[in-house]
Amino acid sequence: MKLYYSPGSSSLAPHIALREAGLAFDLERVSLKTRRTAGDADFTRINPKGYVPALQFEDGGVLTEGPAIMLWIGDQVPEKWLVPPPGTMERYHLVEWLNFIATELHKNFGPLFDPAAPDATKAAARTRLEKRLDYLDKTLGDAPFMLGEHFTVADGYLFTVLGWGRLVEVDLARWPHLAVYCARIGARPKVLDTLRAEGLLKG
Ligand SMILES: N[C@@H](CCC(=O)N[C@@H](CS)C(=O)NCC(=O)O)C(=O)O
Repeated sequence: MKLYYSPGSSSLAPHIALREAGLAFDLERVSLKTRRTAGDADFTRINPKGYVPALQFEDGGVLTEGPAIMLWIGDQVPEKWLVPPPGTMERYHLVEWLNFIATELHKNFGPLFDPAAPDATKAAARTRLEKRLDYLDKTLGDAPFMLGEHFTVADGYLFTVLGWGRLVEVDLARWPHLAVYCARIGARPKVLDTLRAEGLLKG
């Protein structure tokens, strides 16, 4: 299978999941400006929505939307508990967190990166984001991972999204639990491998 990605973007989260899962995969970079892949294919023919991530299988089938891709990856290696088993309450809590990250964090970063967004839109998004981060910092507290004692795909996604803060002056120093959490996830060997593979770390 092949993951289509753009370095440091939301595709970093399924990329972390693939490495934590220990699955074999290829990577192909996509230019979000030209929508061409590194192999000069038209990416909109792979994902007509035009955005990453997209996971393409051997039979040509394609799965899009980060949370769906992460659930699929986790389900390939149930013994690793990257995604809790079907029917458990923990699985619903995982989906609860994935949806929170996608709709309350990820999408509120959008206007902060958009040069065309009016200042008032940016300010409103920043206020919403900060409120969500206040909640998250309090709720997470000193827990090692979002679901408690186990690393799950939600941790790779939260790590990815929190990493955008430094690019748009959302300084994690204001949320001490989140700062410690990010350092913890960022020190995982598979996360470091992922960052290196995307050219985001030297060495
Ligand atoms: N709903 C999608 C959103 C993915 C997304 O926001 N991708 C961004 C990178 S973080 C992108 O490719 N943006 C380019 C575009 O939308 O044209 C998901 O959850 O996977």
